[in-house]
Amino acid sequence: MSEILQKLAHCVEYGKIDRTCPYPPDMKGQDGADELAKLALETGVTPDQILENALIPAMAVVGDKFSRKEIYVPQMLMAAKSMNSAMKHLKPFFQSGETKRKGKFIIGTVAGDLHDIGKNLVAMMIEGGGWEVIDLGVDTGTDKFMKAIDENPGAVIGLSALLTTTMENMNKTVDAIRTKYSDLKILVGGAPVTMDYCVKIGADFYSPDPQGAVNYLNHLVS
Ligand code: B1M
Repeated sequence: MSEILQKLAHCVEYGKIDRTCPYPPDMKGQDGADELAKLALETGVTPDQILENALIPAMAVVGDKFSRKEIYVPQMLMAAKSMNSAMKHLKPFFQSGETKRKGKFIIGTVAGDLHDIGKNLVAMMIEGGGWEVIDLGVDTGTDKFMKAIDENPGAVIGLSALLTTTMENMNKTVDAIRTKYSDLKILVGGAPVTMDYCVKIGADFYSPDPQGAVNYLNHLVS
């Protein structure tokens, strides 16, 4: 891995967004993921190499640390923001089709539920894992999910719920998706959701954390 990519991976892992970002304190004044991704492209590194050799492995390290409770939500958010600051330089290549992604992932917090911090982390980790993410936001009714699925055939679907009262809406949305598209993969998560509940409502996979979600998606295309 080139020196630039090593530095870029380090910035993402430790949440150094750009030169002006004072976090982490021991990297104050140094270039961040923003400048390094731009520099990498200018020196001829391809968007694929940036994704495969810097962003994806760095986010995998972050996800594993979070799963092992070695870092917490704030550190993970900084890492995800750094990853996003690098991704903004790669987006034009994805949009032009020059660089391929692993697939599409549609995610939303279910109807009646306004919690989005965990859902956003999952979305950012999956994007950092090389997937195109279509984020439908919070309070996402079944109709909105169905419209996005119709427009993005074959996408993997992710539903998040943080309230015991909105878990029933997760069930309703899964039912509607299953009725129309029996073969689509559905991933569920959120604090009150369990593997038992996932099985009960007929979803395909439950992950308690973002890295589990990334691993599941990667397993689908491996
Ligand atoms: Co709310 N809230 N809240 N709240 N809130 C909880 C969830 C609650 C447990 C607090 C409590 O009473 N102890 C409780 C739910 C009780 C229950 O249902 N059993 C609760 C309640 C009751 C409410 C209101 C009803 C309060 C009221 O108004 N009376 C209300 C409901 C509003 C609504 O949604 N309609 C409400 C409102 C809010 C705020 C708007 C103020 C705010 C949300 C802000 C936002 O999200 N933008 C809020 C917050 C912040 C919380 C707590 C404090 C924190 C949630 C959070 O962000 N956690 C929460 C208590 C708590 O958890 N300590 C609470 C951090 C986040 C990283 O974790 O979301 O679990 P989490 O996501 C994790 C995993 O679950 C997983 O990955 C993430 C990272 O590890 N994951 C997935 C999540 N989605 C996934 C999807 C996947 C895979 C993994 O695949 C698709």
